[in-house]
Amino acid sequence: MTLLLAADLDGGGMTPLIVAGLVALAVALVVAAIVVLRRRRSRAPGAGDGATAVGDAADRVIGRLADRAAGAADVPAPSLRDRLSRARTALTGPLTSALERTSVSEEAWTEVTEALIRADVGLATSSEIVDSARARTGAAGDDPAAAKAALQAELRERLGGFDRSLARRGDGERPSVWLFVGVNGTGKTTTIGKLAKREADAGSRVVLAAGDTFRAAASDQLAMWAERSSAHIVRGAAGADPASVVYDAVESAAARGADLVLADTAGRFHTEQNLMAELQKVRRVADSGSGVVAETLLVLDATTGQNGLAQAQQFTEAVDVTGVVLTKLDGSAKGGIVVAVQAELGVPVKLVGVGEGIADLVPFDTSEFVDALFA
Ligand SMILES: Nc1nc2c(ncn2[C@@H]2O[C@H](COP(=O)(O)OP(=O)(O)O)[C@@H](O)[C@H]2O)c(=O)[nH]1
Ligand SMILES: [Mg+2]
Repeated sequence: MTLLLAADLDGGGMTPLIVAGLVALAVALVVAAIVVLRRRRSRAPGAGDGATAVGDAADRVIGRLADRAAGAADVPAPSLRDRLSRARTALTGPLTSALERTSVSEEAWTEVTEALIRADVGLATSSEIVDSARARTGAAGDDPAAAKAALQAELRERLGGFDRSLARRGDGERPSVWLFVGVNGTGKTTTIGKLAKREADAGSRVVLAAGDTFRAAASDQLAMWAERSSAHIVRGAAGADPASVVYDAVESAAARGADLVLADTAGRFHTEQNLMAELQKVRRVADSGSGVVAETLLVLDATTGQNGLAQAQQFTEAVDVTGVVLTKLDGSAKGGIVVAVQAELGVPVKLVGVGEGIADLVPFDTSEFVDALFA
């Protein structure tokens, strides 16, 4: 600025000097305005939804970067309630508005049924839930508080009563194998990565089996997760027989004294019979050597809603699924799919994926879930 002014003076005349002064004044004013605005924003109690959303998004990005950098050593698992915010809104709003009348009419119950159906609970199950809830309210049928309590009790009962623990063989001699199956892109590999970290942190010696030999990139993706959880990984050549890769991984685990093998498989459609037969072979072989299949986990993308259920049925029949991992419940999924999975498959949701980060996997908890739906 000084140089500029000097040059201007040399050139003679006052006009450039005035222009430069005005520019300096404008800059000073802009700086002052920014400072004032910032102060105001930081003082305002609710900085406004836009600002909060931007802040949250920034927090998430920073969280994810930190998570990646640090291998998420101390990232606490998020609570189911916190991470279900979007899955919840599909149900919570309509349910609350139907049940917040002075008296719960026939029409209000119809609205409850519709809200359940829209939230992916499924037609038959939604009607059953509402019928049972109404029967529960008995004489107090039109009291909103009683109706809400009956609905919550009904959901708790339907979701409850399942063993959601992940099984181990228990004799400590043969490694337990957890086999992951499902269609492409549902989150199998990511879930294995998250679980490897969780189980390793809890003291298990974990081996990953890169049983998705269909794409070369698949075992690279798993290798990245292995690094993050310090798990050993056994890979085969591209196109290798997945059953033999899983077999080798189990033998390697037994030789190293590892207690858990997490076996990845290539995604496949439930309608592809030869690929479903291949999966049955993987399961058989994983059980035939030094290990035992203790869990066969179907990984379902919650955002596929009712479509996911048809796949699930076929997988359940083909490979005797013992539990469901419902992923992407942090996205546009509707929470009702949890109820549908259990009602229609008779298989418990054991884990819920609520993000792409290493800590974004939470055990499913019925009470927490039902409370969250009505919060
Ligand atoms: N938002 C979200 N994304 C997920 C979740 N689980 C997996 N993903 C993403 O889904 C995509 C497919 O995951 P991947 O593990 O490769 O699926 P796979 O084909 O079944 O092995 C990846 O971009 C993952 O980051 C989850 O719980 N939430
Ligand atoms: Mg995969």
